[in-house]
Amino acid sequence: MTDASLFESLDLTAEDNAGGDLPVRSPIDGATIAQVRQANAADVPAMVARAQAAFAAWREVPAPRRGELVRLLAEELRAAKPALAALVTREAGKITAEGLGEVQEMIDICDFAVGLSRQLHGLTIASERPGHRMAETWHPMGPCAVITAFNFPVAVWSWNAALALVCGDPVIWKPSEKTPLTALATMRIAQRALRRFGADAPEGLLQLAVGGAGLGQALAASPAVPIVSATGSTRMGRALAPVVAARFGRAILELGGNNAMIVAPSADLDLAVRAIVFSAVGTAGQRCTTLRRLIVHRSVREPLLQRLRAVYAGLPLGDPRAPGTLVGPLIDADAVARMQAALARAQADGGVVHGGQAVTQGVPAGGAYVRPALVEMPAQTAVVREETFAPLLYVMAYDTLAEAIALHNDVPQGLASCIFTLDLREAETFLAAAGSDCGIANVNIGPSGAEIGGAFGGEKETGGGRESGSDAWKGYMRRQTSTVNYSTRLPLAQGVRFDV
Ligand code: UN1
Repeated sequence: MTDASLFESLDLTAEDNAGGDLPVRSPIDGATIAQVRQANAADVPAMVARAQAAFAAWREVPAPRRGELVRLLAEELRAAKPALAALVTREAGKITAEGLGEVQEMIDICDFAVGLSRQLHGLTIASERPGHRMAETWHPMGPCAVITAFNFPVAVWSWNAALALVCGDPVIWKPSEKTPLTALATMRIAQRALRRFGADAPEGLLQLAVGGAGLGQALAASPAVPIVSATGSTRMGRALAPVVAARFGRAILELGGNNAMIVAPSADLDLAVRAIVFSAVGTAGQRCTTLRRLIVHRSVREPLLQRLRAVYAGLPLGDPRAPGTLVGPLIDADAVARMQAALARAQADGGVVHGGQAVTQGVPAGGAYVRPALVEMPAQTAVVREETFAPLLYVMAYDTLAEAIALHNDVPQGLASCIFTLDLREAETFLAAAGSDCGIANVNIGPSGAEIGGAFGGEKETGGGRESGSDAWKGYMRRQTSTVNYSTRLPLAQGVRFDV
């Protein structure tokens, strides 16, 4: 399919695709596929005012009715799935299966949110006073700014937007400057749902702000935006979080990961190899959940490495649209340069590098292709403790589980983790209080590819936020505790006497 017919099928107009000042380059071949118009910090007050006006109306629409809008959004996403997935592939470089998976993740969270729209439950609490009732109610919070990264250019918006919408909050979305076109297409899909939904949905409920870091900072600084949900690098979070905190806003942060797998002596190595390759090499190593560190028991290190080296040597790499490709391009040439710099540092630290070269033969010219790297490390040096957003897997050895867990937790990030073992004691130790310190801890499953039903996020430099499933919706609402006195007396709590 040509770019033009793909854009047309997603309602992207000539005006969207040309004439703007932000060039959109496909990582597949470096081609400029669009020139998108940008907003800037000066546009933020008007956008926020529109969102505030939308909030005044939307918070009064009953939550199950708000859920109906999200149900329609899921229907429109189902209809647009192949086209939107193809655009994700074109703009972000994901292989076809992963582009489709990303849109499916959007559909899944919408379905989840529809059910949730009838389950925004609060507690009732036993009052210590006679004739009194205590309860908590969850109320809409206000406009929610959603700042997303290039690597999940549409799904992360949907995790936030589907919840925010049923919770009664308008959304202002600032996508990555590297992937504004998929964001525009997603807004067109949402507009189809809004049109079908009708007049209950106020103008300004869902807005898009394409632009640079200044735009994100302006949203973070606005006191009329009570929630700022930001996904991206720890560097971005470090710049943004103090701005939100300074005005007592709520930040939901999902930042860097440096995810590890412990492979124990009893591990099913067939399973482990498949999980390692998917989670280290999938999405060309550009998931926040990507497997970056392998901590292997010394007794299985050699056989595992042998198998991995064989699989890595034959990985089908190239145009992500071609059937059979498993490794597409990195997002751009800078990402390749950062990977090469990390490999050089690892080598200087005594690492033995397998693969990792930039690839220009047998791949589309102009794209940023690399052979995934395995690096045998003698120790967890400084470079291993950093997140390098590329298919770069460090391999280290351990002797005791305690040593493996200590190594595992000795990084600044705390997103996703896993252990491969058939030993119940080891598995439970890894999941226990003194085990993995991550927000996600799996057994016999890799660290990436989470379902939407669980809360998603992690600790330490990952930022502590939770998005997606479980009770992450509470992050998008304000909790109100109410005590109602239906008696004729006024007893005070804690037995305080105050007679007037
Ligand atoms: C991300 O990389 O920012 O668990 C999100 C996963 C996906 C989401 C990744 N469901 O790998």
